[in-house]
Amino acid sequence: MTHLPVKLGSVPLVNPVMTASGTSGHGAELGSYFDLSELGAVVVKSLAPFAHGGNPAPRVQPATAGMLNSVGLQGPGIPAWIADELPALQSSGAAVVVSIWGRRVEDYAEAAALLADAPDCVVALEVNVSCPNVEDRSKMFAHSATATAEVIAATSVFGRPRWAKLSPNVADLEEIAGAALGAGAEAVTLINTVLGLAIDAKTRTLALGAGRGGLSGPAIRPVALRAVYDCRAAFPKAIIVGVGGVVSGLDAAELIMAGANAVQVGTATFEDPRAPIRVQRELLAWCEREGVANLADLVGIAQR
Ligand code: RRO
Repeated sequence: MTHLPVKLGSVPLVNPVMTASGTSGHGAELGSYFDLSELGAVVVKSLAPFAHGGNPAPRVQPATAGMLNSVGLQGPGIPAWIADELPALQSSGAAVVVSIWGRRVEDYAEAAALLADAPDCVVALEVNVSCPNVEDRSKMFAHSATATAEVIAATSVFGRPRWAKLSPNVADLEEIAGAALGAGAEAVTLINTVLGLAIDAKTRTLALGAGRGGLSGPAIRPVALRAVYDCRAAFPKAIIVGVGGVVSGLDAAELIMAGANAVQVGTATFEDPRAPIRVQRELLAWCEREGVANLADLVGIAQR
């Protein structure tokens, strides 16, 4: 039997497969399809200290082997989330990772403070510094090592582990990852969506209401593999959560071989709400067929 439980830094998880932020709502939505406690963790859509309405429709657009989204950080705000969504997640028995965002460093600090007293089921914060659908993309925190470090440092008030979710849309991802880890992130989550755009040929206009969007799904799996591989090479001891286009257990195994300690399943959930638990079962079956006794033995095995 393969040993699937993992310890991501100081966070023990029953297995290394989680949901990806933003792809299954803010709460226990997937709980009607499978037992959420069987996943490594449920990662909720990014939340700010305040409620936010998001971008104009249309917010999603199909793309070859994936999709574009320009949701624009819609969310109820952390106080309403704690009151309305967290109780169902808590009673599901799932480990919960709360993704947070803000417009300013102070927003992140406030988000972290609001969650500091969350129940123990909240095992980590995923600090999203890399949403492509912000008002001014040129100011995305994840485009700057200094800004990323400032945000991570500002969230220390949470008092539990923080992971930094980073963008592939940068020239030197290792520099940004190093800044996040140096500022106190216990892990980096690689990658957020890839900046893209779609044209509606009928109307001869931009297809998404917000114009640009983030590309996700199998189309970006090679980008995720590259990001994970390069950061594992640069940071042999870092905790890396891989995300991007995982649809099968084999996809998950490949990200782990590139250097991920754990994986997240996102866009696949839109086609199959059971995708995260299916990927987890397929990963286990693959490891058993391949004689992998301990998942840790697979992490970064493709590095050379
Ligand atoms: O809400 C979004 O538009 C969004 C977010 Br927060 C993110 O991190 N990545 C993305 O592609 N979309």
